[in-house]
Amino acid sequence: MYWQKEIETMDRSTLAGLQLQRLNESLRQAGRSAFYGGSLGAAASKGLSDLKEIARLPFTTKDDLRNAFPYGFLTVDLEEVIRLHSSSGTTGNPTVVFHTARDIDEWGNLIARCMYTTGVRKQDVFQNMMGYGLFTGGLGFHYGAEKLGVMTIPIGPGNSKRQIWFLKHLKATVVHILPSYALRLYSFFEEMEVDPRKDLHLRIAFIGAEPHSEEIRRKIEELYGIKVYNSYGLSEMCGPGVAFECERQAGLHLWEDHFYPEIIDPASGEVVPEGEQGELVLTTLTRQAMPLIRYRTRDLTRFLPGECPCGRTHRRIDRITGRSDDMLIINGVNIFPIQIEKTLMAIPEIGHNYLIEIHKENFMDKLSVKVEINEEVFHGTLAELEKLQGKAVTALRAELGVTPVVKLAEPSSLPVTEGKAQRVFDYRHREEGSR
Ligand code: DLL
Repeated sequence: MYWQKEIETMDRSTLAGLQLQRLNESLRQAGRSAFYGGSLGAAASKGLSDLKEIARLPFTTKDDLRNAFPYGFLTVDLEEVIRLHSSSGTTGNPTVVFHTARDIDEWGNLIARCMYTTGVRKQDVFQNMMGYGLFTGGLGFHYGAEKLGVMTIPIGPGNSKRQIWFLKHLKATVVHILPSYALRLYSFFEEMEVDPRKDLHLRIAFIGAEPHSEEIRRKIEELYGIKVYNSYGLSEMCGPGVAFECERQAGLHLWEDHFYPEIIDPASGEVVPEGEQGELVLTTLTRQAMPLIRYRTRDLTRFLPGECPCGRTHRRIDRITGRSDDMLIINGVNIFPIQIEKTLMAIPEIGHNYLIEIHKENFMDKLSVKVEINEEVFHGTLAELEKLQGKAVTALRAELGVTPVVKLAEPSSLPVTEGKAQRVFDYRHREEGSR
């Protein structure tokens, strides 16, 4: 059940020794870039004598990556670089990440480790529905699956009818898909007269790349009759393959032989006590072309206590509850979009898609939640609809401490995107001071 048993089950003190050795190599390597050049001081030349000393080094942020565009973080000659990826972003310089052949190989190994952990084997048929190209979801998993020896269908996202046709006729057993797309794809099955629970051979889905609640995972499992595993990663580290759920589905093992994690208070920058929620900060331990030291991911999580019964010793993080920069402040109350999703998905009559809008009205913030309802309720009576609306408002008020306006929408009527779902629309900055 282990892809690299020795590493995955390594005792914690040996793992710490490996991390320190790799950290010092990474610091030396990072010191070769224009960005880190002088800023790491003696840490780059002499190394650290204890992992904890890393807390003395400065953080690296996404703005640093943007400002150093295009080559400020590169540590090797261009002739050593074989690939570039870039993370999504609509304004300013994109963040570009370079890979040497060894980086790509290590990344492939990490993905193979993740897939193998959940029981994927050579005999499986893998339909990769994540975007190929600059986004890391498609190519990242592609190389890992090939390393595992699994037949990979590089179909990418979209064209739902063709997806279903492939799933059915090629008897795909494993898919990699955005959670929002898994829910949307489901609505096409009825039209094609395919029952995903009976007519497919599917058994596993990997979902990630966007925040989603436990309720959404369970919903996808139920709709398709499969096991769904949470996969976390970011382009700056490599892409997917940073942290992954094992067969226990109880938190994501963060692969500590490749990444050194810290969890900090986003306001003070101090490391929080073990187990407390905060922002995940990652240092690459094996990346060649572009090592990053204390990179602030902005993703909020915590270390889960105790050992995992699966035998892997790498610590587990909790699912990402949001980003420190996507917290909404509604009339002074702090709210994370995931709280809204969790609450809505616990109501059985509610459908799969929702949108959050915030407006300014009479100098006050107004939170509106538009949510699709399921077919059955949609064809019900007005009284039933009003009852459902009241139920959603009450549940949201109890969770958020803010009373939202809830608007019920027809099934499949809210806009969808091909890439990561965009669900929050904050119009306040445009309406500042308006009446
Ligand atoms: O989304 C890499 C990836 C691809 C991960 C496919 C998993 C599967 P970026 O486009 O750079 O890379 O976006 C990274 O997406 O900082 C998180 O905010 C968010 N994210 C990624 N995975 C998860 C997850 C890829 N499982 C950003 N849960 C990260 C919640 C996630 N958020």
